[in-house]
Amino acid sequence: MSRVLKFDGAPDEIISFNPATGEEVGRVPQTSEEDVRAAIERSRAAFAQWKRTTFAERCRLVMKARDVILSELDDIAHLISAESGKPFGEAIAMEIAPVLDLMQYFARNAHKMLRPRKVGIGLYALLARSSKVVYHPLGVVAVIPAWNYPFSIPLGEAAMALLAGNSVVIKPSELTPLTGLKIVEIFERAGTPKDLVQVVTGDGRTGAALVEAAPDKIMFTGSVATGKKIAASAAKDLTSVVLELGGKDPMIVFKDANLELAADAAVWGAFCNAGQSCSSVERLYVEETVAEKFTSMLVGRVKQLKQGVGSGEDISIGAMSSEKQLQIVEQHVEQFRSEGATIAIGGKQNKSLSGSFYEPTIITNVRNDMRAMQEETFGPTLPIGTFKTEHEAIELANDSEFGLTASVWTRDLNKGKRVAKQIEAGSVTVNEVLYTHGIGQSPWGGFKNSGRGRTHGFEGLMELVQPQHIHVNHLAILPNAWWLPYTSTAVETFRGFAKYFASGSVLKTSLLLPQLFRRIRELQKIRKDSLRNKN
Ligand code: TXE
Repeated sequence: MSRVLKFDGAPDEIISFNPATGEEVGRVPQTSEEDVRAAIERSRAAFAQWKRTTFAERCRLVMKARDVILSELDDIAHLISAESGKPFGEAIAMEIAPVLDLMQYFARNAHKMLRPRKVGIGLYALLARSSKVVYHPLGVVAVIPAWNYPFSIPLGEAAMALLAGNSVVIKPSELTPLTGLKIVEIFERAGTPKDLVQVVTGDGRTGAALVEAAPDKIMFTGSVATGKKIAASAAKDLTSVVLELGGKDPMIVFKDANLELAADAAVWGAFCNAGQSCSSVERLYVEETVAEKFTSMLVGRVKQLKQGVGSGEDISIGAMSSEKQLQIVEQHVEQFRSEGATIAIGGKQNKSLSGSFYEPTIITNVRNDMRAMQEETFGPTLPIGTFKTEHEAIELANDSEFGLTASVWTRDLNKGKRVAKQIEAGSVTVNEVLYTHGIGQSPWGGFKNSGRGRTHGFEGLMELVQPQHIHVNHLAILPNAWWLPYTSTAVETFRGFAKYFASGSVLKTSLLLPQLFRRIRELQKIRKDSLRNKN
């Protein structure tokens, strides 16, 4: 049986199915627009209290939520696996462990990262001024994730938002709503104040209603098409958005790489989570002279992978998350076939299993002008192209509308870093692949159509606050030379600003001092005269 999104005759209910077995996992309501607006209102009220809390209180809550997760580790992993189709072990390794790390890191460090920061203001400091930046929370943060990492992505974003002092409303994917509910339950068990973390379940209509309800920030993970719709709708209220929109991530393997390790990495990078990671290896380019050898290494490794229902601990490749996703993969593989590529292994649905399973597939003889080399496949396929030179490898990697991650393999680390810098992608790894989303300490996000803004790291935390510049004149006894009224003395002073002050040089600026004093004396005289005339 395959997974279908059913409304069960009632338009207000969503049934979540296990895509590996077709069994029902549970049901949730399709939240109405009115209820979404009410959730935002409640969230604003919760924010008004939460923004006053100390970092210590916020940290306690997030660390408590971690304890709750650890106390239910296997149950949560089984739920993630049942709703998404991914192997149980992968749910722990790629969702729960990284988000626990992210939570402890930000719980321990957010207060340092958000500490008021003194800003160097150059020569203005000589005028007895000082500046600092303080960070304020934004308000209500709406999190709209996809189904591929239904636990770690929304939970990580929610934890960071809370630590920054915001309230959170999550709209989980309609394919994985129970995992979304679980996140809220975890926070409730950790003692979250009422309405601080809420969930609104439903499909894209609920997501659209959430955007329309004008939260203060939208953190979205999903397709480019939906990302554009959200950005357009959010623009009406000037709501700022962070968009994580997937990729067509290349892996470049030079002939001097540790080929055995690179082959292991490519197989994991392309096939974990059944290839449904935004940073999955979607294109592999190997140096021509080792292409044949490397391909046979990959094929040999794929033969060892066991595919099946994700609850089995020996299962390496689970089901696709939905029938729709399986169909996209089928179309892409057919496109490859019809455009002259060769299927080295796989290339079809795994019909020995009853759910949405697609065999891990390796494709050779591919070219970048093939359609499936340009569009995101989001499935267990690994197309392999070849290159002759470093320059060609970079050109091939950059020939894409996407730019989320890329991976470069070589024993020459200088070459690796040189190539990495020339690749248009938000994260480039040298002799590593895919896993950097798991490093919550580092920024995550894409170039080009892979998105806007960042999650994770300092940059991600900055998305969840508004900086406020506080500027103080410590010696407010003289008028500023640039104040009104303007006169020819003023204009001469402004010329001096342009020539000397704006040079940033103390020495040059000292040449301006006589003119500056002339102008200030002029302003003082104008003020005095006007007072005298009044009297
Ligand atoms: O995504 P959607 P889908 C890619 C992948 C996949 C394709 C489509 O290539 O094949 O996107 O996946 C909510 N306003 N990625 O259809 O539609 C929706 O309910 C507000 C890459 O699942 O973008 C869900 O919660 N929200 C990606 C979320 O948006 C709306 C991960 C994602 O759904 C909405 C997943 C609307 N108008 C898919 N319409 C990645 N970045 O890794 C839908 N939603």
